[in-house]
Amino acid sequence: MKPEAYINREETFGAHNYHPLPVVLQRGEGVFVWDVEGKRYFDFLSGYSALSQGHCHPKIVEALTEQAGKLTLVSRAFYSDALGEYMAYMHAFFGYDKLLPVNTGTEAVETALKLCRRWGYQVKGIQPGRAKVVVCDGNFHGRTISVISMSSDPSAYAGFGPYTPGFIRIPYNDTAALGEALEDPDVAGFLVEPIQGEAGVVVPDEGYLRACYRLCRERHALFIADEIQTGIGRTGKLLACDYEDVRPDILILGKALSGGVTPVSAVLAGDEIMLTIAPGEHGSTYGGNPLAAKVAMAALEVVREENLSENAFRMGELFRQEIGKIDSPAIRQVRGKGLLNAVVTDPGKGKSAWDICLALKENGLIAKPTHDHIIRFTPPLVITGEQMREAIEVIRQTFGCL
Ligand code: IF1
Repeated sequence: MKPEAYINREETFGAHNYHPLPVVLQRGEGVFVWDVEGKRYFDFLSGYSALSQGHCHPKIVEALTEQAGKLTLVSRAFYSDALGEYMAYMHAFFGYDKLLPVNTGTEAVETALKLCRRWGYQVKGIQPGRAKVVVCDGNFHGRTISVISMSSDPSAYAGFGPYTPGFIRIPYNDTAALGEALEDPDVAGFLVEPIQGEAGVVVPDEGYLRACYRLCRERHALFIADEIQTGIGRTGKLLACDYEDVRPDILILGKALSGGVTPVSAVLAGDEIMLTIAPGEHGSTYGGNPLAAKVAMAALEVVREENLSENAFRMGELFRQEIGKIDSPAIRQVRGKGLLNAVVTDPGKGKSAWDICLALKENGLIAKPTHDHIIRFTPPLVITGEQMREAIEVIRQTFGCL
């Protein structure tokens, strides 16, 4: 079939909740993907930063296939040998007392919100039903009703009301605004992305996270980090919070936790927070399944064994340095940390970010705009120096022809 036939079939029988770039992919390996006509592309989206270990990493695929033939799901009605092993592994890897395993990122964010509210009532002493959580303008934490109730982006929340109450929204990168919001004794926690991904890779000032953490400590509120996109090596450290030695009270992980192989997400916290939820008060069918447990341990082993955080740091420096040299009126700014980067284009100078992505695709590199003038560049963290230089050349050539 021609690519158009695949696209038309999806348009005919599928919901129109996405507007994909017109490329039909069939195979992936490392930093590369191939379309149905055999054309190779650099994958500079990486499944929205889920494929940090690269496509079909052999170690992760082996963990998946080996467990798939043994035991894939028992639900949490029973124990499994793999789940306890995974929980102990996560304790050793991240240093938190306990793990609550779930499946998607937004589900982990919802779980973190429930834990925060419970802690607010049982530990901080907030009156029942009055707990509030502070969030930031420009946030993206997922697509469920309560999570879009925190959003400032109409494209995420418009037309889905009524909304869940109990959220205070403040400007991102503004510690004074947080200090003011935390004056409210009903605030149980502050939920923040260490770098805002969907907002267009917005990096806050140096010291912002540390200052926010300190304010939360002073005002007896929880510092909750959504590291679903920034975590697990993406920004050049294991966690983006590591840049400021901040240890979130609740840590939320997803995406690369399973290397893009199957949905796995996690909420990590200390006993004082985690044990506010008693047996039977929260759960999910697939949360903590043996397949996810084995895949997640393999995915994290790859990050450690292949020094992917350090590689992301070095390759990100190279990317921003070289893209910053491109003399193109279409490029207004390149920004990011590690391999979470974006190019802010100048919409007034010729092509839209969408058209630039179409041109990049023609030249063998796939990426996608976030909002109308920002292009996110997030390749797998396994990218080598040679591959990065080749990809930068594609980007340079593409912008040079605009
Ligand atoms: C889409 C990008 C958006 C996330 C953070 C929670 C979630 C995400 C920081 C929810 C998910 C994905 C979702 C996808 C686009 C993509 C994305 F920044 F990664 F590119 F939207 F911001 N917290 N991000 O980034 O995790 O439930 O999706 O597993 O919804 O269009 P999820």
